[in-house]
Amino acid sequence: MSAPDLLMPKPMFAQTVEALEQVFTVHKLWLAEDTKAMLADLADHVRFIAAGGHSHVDEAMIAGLPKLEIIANFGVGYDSVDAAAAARHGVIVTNTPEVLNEDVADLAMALLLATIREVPQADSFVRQGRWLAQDYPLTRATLRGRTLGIVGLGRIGKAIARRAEAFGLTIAYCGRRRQADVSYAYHADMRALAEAVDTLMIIVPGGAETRHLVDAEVLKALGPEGVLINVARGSVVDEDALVAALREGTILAAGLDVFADEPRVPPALLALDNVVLLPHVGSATVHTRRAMGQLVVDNLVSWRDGRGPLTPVAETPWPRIKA
Ligand code: NAP
Ligand code: 8YV
Repeated sequence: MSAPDLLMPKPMFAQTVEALEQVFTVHKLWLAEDTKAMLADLADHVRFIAAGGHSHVDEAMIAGLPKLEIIANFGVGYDSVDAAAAARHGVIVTNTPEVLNEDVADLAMALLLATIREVPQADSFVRQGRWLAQDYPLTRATLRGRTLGIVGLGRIGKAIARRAEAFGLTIAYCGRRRQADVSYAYHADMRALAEAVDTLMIIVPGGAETRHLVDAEVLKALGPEGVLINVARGSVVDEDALVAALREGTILAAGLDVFADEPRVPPALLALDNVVLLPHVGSATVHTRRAMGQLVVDNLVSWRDGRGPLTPVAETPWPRIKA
């Protein structure tokens, strides 16, 4: 019997592709001369999709593949997969929770420290030979005495909180509900959290519900010593409002790992020296990408073998709950 057909819309981590090719016949959509023709050819038999972090799996694609059963997303955030549409079409979506918590939390702290202590700026100073003429100026900001507001105290948010506690930061958070297992100050409202803290760490899911959660009002509430770190999704922050706030001194500085239109970064942000910019590298270690890839493979193989998905997302629970 031939290996079952799997659609891969965009390139993925090479080791994951190799592992999938051991088990499935992998159809690489981005290599097709005519993507519509490839999708039409596969319509009658493709049951599996492996979606890299940059794949957009929308309702049109799901509806065009009537035999589709499961979409395994490479990443814990699955805002690029229309999970509500998948649910309507009876298709399971899985993601890669937990295995990336520690590396993403490390990167979040690295970005916070780099932003507060101007690490990239100081590195450039040395490379440009400017140290020969003068010492690097003292930084206006310090981590000492700061209160960190975590927006989204979930799996990664809690891993960040553990690190922040070790750095001596006071912690507060907001989310849709208060959490019973933590004693940090809770704010139901994003604006109230921004007023109560001087440092914001954004680590909520992307998508329509959190779009522009951080807007001009929130940045104003954060204040002139305020530091914003975003390791969630670019869509969560109003980038135009952020550029204005950084230019006008409404907040002090920002550290961004994610952007609204990746990999394009607005030129206005590139021109500012009070922002540290990273190319979406929160989980980007070989160790963690291997673990994420393995979970993608394990979900698909478990489904193929009739054992159900390992890590289904909330919109497509398993076993299916009857309405
Ligand atoms: P998680 O465990 O589901 O945690 C998400 C948290 O966000 C929860 O505490 C949830 O609390 C809160 N939340 C959800 N919707 C909200 C809303 N509308 N308003 C306010 N808070 C809301 O997810 P995770 O595993 O920690 O991952 C979080 C996100 O990080 C991912 O979805 C992804 O977008 C991003 N991420 C980025 C990178 C990177 O490379 N930069 C890597 C991994 C993940 P309530 O339910 O109480 O609201
Ligand atoms: C990855 C991520 O960059 O897991 C997520 O939600 O944002 C990151 O781990 C991405 O999913 C894979 O390219």
